[in-house]
Amino acid sequence: MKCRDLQLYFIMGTTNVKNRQPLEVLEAALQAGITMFQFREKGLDALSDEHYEHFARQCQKLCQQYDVPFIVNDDIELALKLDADGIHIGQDDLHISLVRQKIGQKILGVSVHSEAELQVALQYGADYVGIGPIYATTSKKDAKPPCGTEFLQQARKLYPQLPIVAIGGIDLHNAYAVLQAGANGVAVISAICESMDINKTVAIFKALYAA
Ligand code: TZP
Ligand code: MG
Repeated sequence: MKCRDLQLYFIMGTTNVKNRQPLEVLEAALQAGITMFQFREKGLDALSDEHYEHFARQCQKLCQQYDVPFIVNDDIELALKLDADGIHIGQDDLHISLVRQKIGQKILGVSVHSEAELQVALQYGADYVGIGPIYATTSKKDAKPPCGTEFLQQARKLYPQLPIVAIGGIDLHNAYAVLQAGANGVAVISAICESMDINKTVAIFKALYAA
């Protein structure tokens, strides 16, 4: 995995998309140039069983067509079954040391909220860390309170080379500040799922890296 893969990391499940087909949204985002995708199927109306797996496979197939890494949120068994490119875990999931054992060389992303969590993630070979929620978000039910960019800045200072993606309430207006604070990229749900013009939204995000 390269730091560049984190530039525009799109996260989506069926419950994040309203009045549209989720696969259409994903394909529009891929076409427009997202650099990484996370399959995150959560919430009361989330798909389950064979519908869940089928949808995951469809998302993976699209990502493969566009040569974009396909990362699975939380579900290690699914990631292994589908031979996904990687897995993203939080602090409430299986311990990172076990996850690393199970997935071998696949990409491993970990959400961290403190220096202690960051150190554990690095100790067990996280390929990247996610830091957030930076700003308020409505896309994650159990999200912690927004933490702003302070910890992000601290993490960057401690580990100048660490691939870091910032998450939570990031949109076209605040993304630049997040990159300035030290993130290699931004992970977004609603900024793309709720965009009226995905092509344009993605182009504006990506233009932040052109300068
Ligand atoms: N983890 C921390 S915040 C968040 C996740 C999955 C949700 C991000 O969604 P949005 O819509 O980009 O704020
Ligand atoms: Mg999780």
